[in-house]
Amino acid sequence: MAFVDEFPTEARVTRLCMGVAFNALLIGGFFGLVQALHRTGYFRGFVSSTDYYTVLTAHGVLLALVFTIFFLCGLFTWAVTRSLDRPVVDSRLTFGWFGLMFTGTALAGIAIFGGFFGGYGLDISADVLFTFYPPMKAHPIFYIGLALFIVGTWLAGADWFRSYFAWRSEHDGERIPLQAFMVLATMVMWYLATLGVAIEVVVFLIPWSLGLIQTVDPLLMRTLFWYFGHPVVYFWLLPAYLVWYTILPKLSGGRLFSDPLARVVFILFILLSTPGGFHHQYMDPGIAEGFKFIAMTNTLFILLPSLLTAFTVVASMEHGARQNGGTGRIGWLKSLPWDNPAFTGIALAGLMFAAGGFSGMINAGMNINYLIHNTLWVPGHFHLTVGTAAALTFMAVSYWLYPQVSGKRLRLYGVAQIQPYVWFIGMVLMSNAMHRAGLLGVPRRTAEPEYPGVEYVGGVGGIGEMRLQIVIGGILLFIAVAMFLAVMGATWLGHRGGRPLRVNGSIPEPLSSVDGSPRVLDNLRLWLIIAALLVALSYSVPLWALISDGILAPGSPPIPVWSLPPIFG
Ligand code: HAS
Ligand code: CU
Repeated sequence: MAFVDEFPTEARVTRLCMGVAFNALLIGGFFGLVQALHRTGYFRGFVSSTDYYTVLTAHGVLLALVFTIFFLCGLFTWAVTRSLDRPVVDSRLTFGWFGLMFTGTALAGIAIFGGFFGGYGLDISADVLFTFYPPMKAHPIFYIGLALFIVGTWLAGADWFRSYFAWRSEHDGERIPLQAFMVLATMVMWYLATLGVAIEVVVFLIPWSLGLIQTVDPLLMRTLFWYFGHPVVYFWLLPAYLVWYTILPKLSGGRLFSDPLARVVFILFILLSTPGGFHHQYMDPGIAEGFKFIAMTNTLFILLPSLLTAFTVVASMEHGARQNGGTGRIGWLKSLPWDNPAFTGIALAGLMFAAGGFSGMINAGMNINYLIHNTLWVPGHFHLTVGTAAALTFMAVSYWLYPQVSGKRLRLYGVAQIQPYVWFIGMVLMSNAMHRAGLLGVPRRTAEPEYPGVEYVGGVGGIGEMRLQIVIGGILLFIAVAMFLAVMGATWLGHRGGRPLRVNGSIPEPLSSVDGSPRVLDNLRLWLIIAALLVALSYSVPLWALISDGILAPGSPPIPVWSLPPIFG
């Protein structure tokens, strides 16, 4: 029986989450095009350079937070339901967390878009970018919206844990099905990681923005943010890994190489994700070098689970290709289904993540980070990671998942087959040029990165060639977003029934099954305790140093960012 018929409520929640995610992708993706044209100087007619920061905040929040997290909540609802083969325990909780996340998103969105109307006396803005570093101040509803959104994700995790406990009571002694294990392990990591941003926003920034407390310590706020800000990247990545481990092997025509190895990888992310956050603060004064060195060591450890993933997933793809006649050391690549848009998008996303991972390794080196920090190199890195490893995986798996949760056959299939290639080419152009421009010293997060007397010298074709690549890449990426949304929109408007879906949701058993692997792998409580100890080791002493300094230090009052002149007239 099709998923949509067997689990209609869960299918509806998955569709709702995808719907919010794709609308965020449309708006955020358009702003990405505006940014590429504006900051390269090719066209600055969409917005003024002061409005650029409203655009950039919207681009970051809508794509890095709303698109990714709503999508993963839809994917996780499907994965838990499918793998446990049971509906949610109480759909009121399910629609409750969706409603809370949506309300939080709407509040934060009003604050952000209010920035376009600052000149009309509407003093609501949030031009603080997606990291909302104080002392820049946003309107209180921005922070309140963020808090509601995070609580919504906590309740979503509770919903999935309730399904698991209900399943456990009927399947005593059985191993947790792999997809459910991946969801629960990701949520364990998320609960630990969000403590930082929850304290920053609820204890400090909401009262600070309401005038209930006068100052906050910017360094302490940044530290609480990056306590969360590094592991959030794995909250985006692990849903993609769930797809790469459990769906990509099937689409390749094969089976997952090893279930136990997949569980080891997710456990390593529980343990190692949060302790590395200081690697975003190598340049911050006030944090002793020793703590930064520990963060660097932790960061290099966290390469391991991804390198294991590269091995396992590629081995699974090769197994699939060889089942279909693939031969040779790499000739088997030709036997993969490159005409299947779900496979192609997911495989190209993984390939691109290899490059993103290696630029992450460069970022992680304390000394070399001095060269790339706050330059365009960093956006080059994260457009390969969250911008492709996660985003392209989410788009591509939708070609396979949406027909199952809607019962509708994918429309515009020819457009879907080309879309991943357009994205891939656009991102190769834009990201490589961003990395290289960053090495010339081009800064990130600026509307007009030209400065009197400053000449960016170097590179094959000079800064002009890089600017051109960024613009062409940005245009291709927007075209790829438009193609994806056209396919999703046409399918959504289409009717059920008629020809078969082209997809089926069955997932073959792994080559190496969980049976016989140590039962301790499934002991999530143990892994959470060890992770909490590692976090305490990494953060207690530096935080104490900051807090004791922080209480004594004057701190900063809120600095309202510009209330912008109207863009319309
Ligand atoms: Fe990062 C900054 C280091 C991973 C996202 N990162 C950022 C920012 C974002 C971000 C958004 O150490 C900017 C935040 C801001 O606004 O300031 N990052 C790393 C490291 C990793 C890493 C070491 N980042 C990610 C992921 C992200 C992400 C994942 C989002 C999803 N990053 C940093 C550092 C900074 C940073 C510093 C601060 C820079 C600064 O100064 O501001 C590692 O986790 C990477 C490990 C990955 C690998 C690759 C393994 C290869 C695989 C591919 C397999 C192939 C397949 C398919 C499946 C070692 C798994 C093959 C296909 C065939 C056809 C065969
Ligand atoms: Cu990080």
